[in-house]
Amino acid sequence: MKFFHLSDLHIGKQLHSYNLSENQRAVFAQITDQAKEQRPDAILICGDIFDRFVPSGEAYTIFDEFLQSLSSITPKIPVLVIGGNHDNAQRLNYASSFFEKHQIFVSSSVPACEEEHIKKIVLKDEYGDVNFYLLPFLKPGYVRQLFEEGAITDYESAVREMLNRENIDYHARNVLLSHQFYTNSGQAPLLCDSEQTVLTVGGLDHVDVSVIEKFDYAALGHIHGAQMVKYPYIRYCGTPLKYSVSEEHHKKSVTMVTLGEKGTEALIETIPLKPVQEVRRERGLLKEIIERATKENCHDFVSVVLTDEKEPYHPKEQLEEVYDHILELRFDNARTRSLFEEQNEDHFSVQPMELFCSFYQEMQRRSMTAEEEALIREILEGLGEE
Ligand SMILES: [Mn+2]
Repeated sequence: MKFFHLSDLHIGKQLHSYNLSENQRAVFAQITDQAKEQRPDAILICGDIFDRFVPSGEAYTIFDEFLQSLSSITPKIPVLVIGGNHDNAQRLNYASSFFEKHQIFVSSSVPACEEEHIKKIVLKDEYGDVNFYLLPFLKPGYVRQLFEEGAITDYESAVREMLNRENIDYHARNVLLSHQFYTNSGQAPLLCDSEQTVLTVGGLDHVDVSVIEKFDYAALGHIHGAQMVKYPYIRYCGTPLKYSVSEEHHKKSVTMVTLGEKGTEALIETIPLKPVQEVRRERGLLKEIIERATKENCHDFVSVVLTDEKEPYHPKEQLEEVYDHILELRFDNARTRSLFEEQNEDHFSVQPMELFCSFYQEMQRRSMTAEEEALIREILEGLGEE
């Protein structure tokens, strides 16, 4: 049994203010080509299909095109999809019973009542059945009502109890699809910048890997860097594209797993994916950075840190003459360092509204309209009351 393991497509994601649709389409085309060549028996997509709860029309179109191209391969390759924390369960569930007729199996929300169970898809090979359990992202509150009072205290007990109620036969071959934050005895996987603040606060969302170690393979999503957790067969495959500058050195790939007979070690290979543009950092003097531009790298997404002590005139404009996708431009010199120290001193005196305005400016490259400002003000006031 051979399958592709993918996750965290984050369709519709922007990199700073840049649209990544071209890049996303390009890697999905590569995945489809690889599927034609490698002929996996299944393709697993382990959560965070979309980047937002309310995906854009374009994001839906891109996902639709991807599924279309996968399902045009004959003989058909089943596609198994679970929801992640970025996905809206109802939206992801759209047309899912229709999709099943085309061998696309979507599980977007966890069982909500006694009669419901984790979606299980059974595929066969020369050694018999392989059971795929499609467990979408869950929070303790999503499943508490299924158990006795006090049984679900945290993420770990929630995942453990959800698996326990399936009476999984561990003498058979079982594969889990899951989108949670798995740790090895409290040791967290390697994170990138964007994840650090979201995932590790208090460690409340941690689930120890022991909960899932009896599976023959655990196909995980949630973490952007490909890595195993304690065992090679418990693995995050990572995002297909670099979604933040801190992923600069990641090597993005499709994980290809070959599962043999029960009790034998799964063979794990990676197939590299190539983006249209690289994401990388440039640091140094303006002159040097401009000189480093080549025909090959000038279209990359670059995050620039200038170290010039004498700040050059219109540095952005000068850089833009050679680089056409500048994500951000910062200075690191004596002036900014002392400014940073000053700001750090009165860090807590910055008002949330002020902070949000500058964040908005940075992301959207424009200031908010009066209407938008009013909306944010309203939300912040609402939070204040709570
Ligand atoms: Mn996630």
